[in-house]
Amino acid sequence: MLKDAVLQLSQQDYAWLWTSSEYERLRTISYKKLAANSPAINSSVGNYGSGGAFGYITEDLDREARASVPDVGADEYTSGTVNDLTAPSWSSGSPLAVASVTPRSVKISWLAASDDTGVVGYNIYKDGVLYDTTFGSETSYTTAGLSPGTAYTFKIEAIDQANRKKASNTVNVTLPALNGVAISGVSAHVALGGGVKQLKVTAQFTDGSTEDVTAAATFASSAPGTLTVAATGAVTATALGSASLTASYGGFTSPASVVQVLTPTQTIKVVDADTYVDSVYSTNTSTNYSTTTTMLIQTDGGKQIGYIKASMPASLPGVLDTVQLKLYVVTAQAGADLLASGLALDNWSPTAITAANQPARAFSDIDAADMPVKANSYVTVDVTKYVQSQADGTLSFRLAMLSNDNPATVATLENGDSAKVPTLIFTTINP
Ligand SMILES: [Ca+2]
Ligand SMILES: [Ca+2]
Ligand SMILES: [Ca+2]
Repeated sequence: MLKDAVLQLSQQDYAWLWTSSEYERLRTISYKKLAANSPAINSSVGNYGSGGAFGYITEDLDREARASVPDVGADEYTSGTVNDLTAPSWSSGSPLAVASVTPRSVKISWLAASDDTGVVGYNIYKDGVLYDTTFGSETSYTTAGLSPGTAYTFKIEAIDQANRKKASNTVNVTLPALNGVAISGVSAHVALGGGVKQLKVTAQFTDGSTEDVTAAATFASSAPGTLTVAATGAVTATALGSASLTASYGGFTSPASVVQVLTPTQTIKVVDADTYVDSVYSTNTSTNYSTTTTMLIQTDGGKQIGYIKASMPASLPGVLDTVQLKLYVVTAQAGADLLASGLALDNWSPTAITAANQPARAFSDIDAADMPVKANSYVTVDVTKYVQSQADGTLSFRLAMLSNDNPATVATLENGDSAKVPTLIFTTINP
């Protein structure tokens, strides 16, 4: 019983108790309401008033502020007398029922039990084994992490202050079973040399529910020399031809997805504008840097950030497979690690943007990828997902530094070498 467990705790254990998840449950136990002169409330009469090494405890069981270690030792409980004479009882012969079921969880609910001094809580039994205990007046409990297609039995016990118990009825439940898997995420036609595609595996259950099980699936390609599938489900086209892709999970294998690898066409577009902003020095926060020959990217948390804007090409020769942003890194300190993001909003002007007026970072921004960068070299980022989300035809990118204080500079449109200007590479195919 928890009351006894509390009484048996050592001084050191209180520190753990007060900071553990058990704290909230302990607070709800009716009999632990402390007397006004409790040593757990008034540190001047407490056994551990000095606090010692446990000075970080900031409140007692009654949620009153404390600067020292609370004492809820035996002296707190021996003065009061509780005459608990009878065990809890149920008003119904079947108080316990199954409230809801998913392939991996069961929610049970029950009618509250009665008791002469009050029900302290309920023990939850799964398959005859004590699984958990709830305290207070809760009348439902959800068990997660169960196995699809498996039968379970549940029972509860009402507990009173004297640790008397009364069991409920037992309920049996069988969870919905897995009955198939399907794959998605890779088109029937992909470009040779295009970006890596990600397979998604969806489990289907007998109750009609589905679940993304990509991380737990295994993958196969009928022609790995044409389409390679990594253990993560990442698909890379390595030769012209076709292959059948499948995924397996829980004893089921998906229907095959036949994917043909086609010859790509590349359309290269120089971006329309680029600049950066600088909030490292307050004197620079209102300065626009759109005509400098490099973008300075530095400091994690976004102090010097690059911005790029480009419109989509008016037309592309085929179906879009991949879009890459290609940059030339002029200088980079060791450890420099760029993060490119696609911005949801385009309402910023390359010739007016400054640290003071730059767009706020939005949850809808799409992080393309972070990439280690080296001086005097090109870096490309797959921005396909972002570009495909931009039906408005305008692309806005932000370049930030992931690693702190490892600056890098990236060539801009004004750098004087047409081979180094920021470009977008659109890879298309003609199925
Ligand atoms: Ca009782
Ligand atoms: Ca510029
Ligand atoms: Ca846009």
